[in-house]
Amino acid sequence: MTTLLTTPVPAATGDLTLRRGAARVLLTNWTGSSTIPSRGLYPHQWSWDSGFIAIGLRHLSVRRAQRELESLLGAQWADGRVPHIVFNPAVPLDAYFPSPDFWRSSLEGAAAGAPAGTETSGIIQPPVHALAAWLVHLADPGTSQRRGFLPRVYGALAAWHDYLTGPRDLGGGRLASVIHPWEAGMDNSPCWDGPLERVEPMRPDSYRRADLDHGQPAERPTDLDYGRYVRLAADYRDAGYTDAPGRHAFAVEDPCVNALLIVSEHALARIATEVGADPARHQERARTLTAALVERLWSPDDGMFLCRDVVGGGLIAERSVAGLVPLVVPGLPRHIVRALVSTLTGDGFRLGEVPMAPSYDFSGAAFDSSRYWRGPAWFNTNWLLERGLRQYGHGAAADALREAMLTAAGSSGFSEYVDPVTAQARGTRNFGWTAALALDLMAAAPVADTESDHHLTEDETT
Ligand code: 9WN
Repeated sequence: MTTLLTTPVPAATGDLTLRRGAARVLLTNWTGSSTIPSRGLYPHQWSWDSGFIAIGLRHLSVRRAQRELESLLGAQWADGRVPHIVFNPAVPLDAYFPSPDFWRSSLEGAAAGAPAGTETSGIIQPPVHALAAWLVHLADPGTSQRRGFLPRVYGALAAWHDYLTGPRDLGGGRLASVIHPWEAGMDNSPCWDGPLERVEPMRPDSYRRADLDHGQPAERPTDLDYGRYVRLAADYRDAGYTDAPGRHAFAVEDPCVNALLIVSEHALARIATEVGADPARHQERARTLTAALVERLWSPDDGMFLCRDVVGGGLIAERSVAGLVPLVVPGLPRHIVRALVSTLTGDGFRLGEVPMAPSYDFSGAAFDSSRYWRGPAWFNTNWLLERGLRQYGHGAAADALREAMLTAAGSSGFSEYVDPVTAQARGTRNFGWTAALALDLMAAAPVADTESDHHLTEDETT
């Protein structure tokens, strides 16, 4: 079996226009040390966005891709957490909510180890970073070695995983929990509807949503959901951002988060070997996490992984794409791989019949083809599925998905997400990870005539 970490992506049709368009998005969204997800809606640095963006950026400039990850890790807290947003102090406070004066990380998070000189959020996002660092290294091992890239990031990445597998093992089952829907990266997934019912929404007149200045209300979370997000974040802040079993109103073991942690542990083992550290503890942790993922989140009746509600107890009976993403995990039992592929291509997700997998089961009661994580197809989850399909020998399905993603990325103006049937643009446009992952999918394509069209010059990379 080949693995996600070693398999090169086979050549796709080179499309210079698409490549130029994707490069333009990444150049425009670059701030000098990192890449914002989008100019209007998301004007700061986001954690898992930076991971996916670095994976694409490595094809334009290895040095920028390294910088993307290093700037994010530069805002890491002393307890190991990598914050979900690193705020740019030059951006006005009302450009995004919750803003730095809501999180007050350097003050309220001081005891938990928040940095003093940088304002961040206090929550986290899925750990795609070690995988990203490894892929960035592989893009140009010579430059990576010369710049000491892996030795510089290894300690931070190991501490990040220690945080997730230590203080964030809130369920005691050796999986990481998320304590806020934003932490899972799939903010308004129907998986959270049940657990969120326990949360008293914040009064709508106590804050102002900035997202609706840029996004269509029908494509964004409802006010009721938002009120609950704000309540959870405020409570966490008021508790000094401390983690302890039993103290969170919302705690969920999410299969996508844990799958990315496992893949990133495998990557960390490779990185450890490169920097002369012992890879064994990462290999061991990847094994333990994989066993726990299967033991705690696999649902044979659904043919996919489900989320576990750590507060209310039990698996959450909602089928989101998060439960298929573990296809990226190497070494899954064969019957699980077979079931995952069959669920992905069956009535619920219809991959093959529709261009890209939806974020939520077509037949689920909460399905909505336009609203954010309740149905639309997203490029990062489909990129992960593409890798997973390829890893387990479904090359033709992976090729078809890759072509569909490239077509949708171009025709939608690199939109944040698309209608899962028509692939029409939804959400914001010129979205960072859509452009980056399109570049990655094209990476092994024969480069036509002008390398310089999509590679930065030495000057531009500094
Ligand atoms: C809250 C930046 C982020 C992504 C998330 C996506 C969305 C933020 C928001 O945008 O979340 O973190 O304001 O809606 O859900 O996955 O990282 O692109």
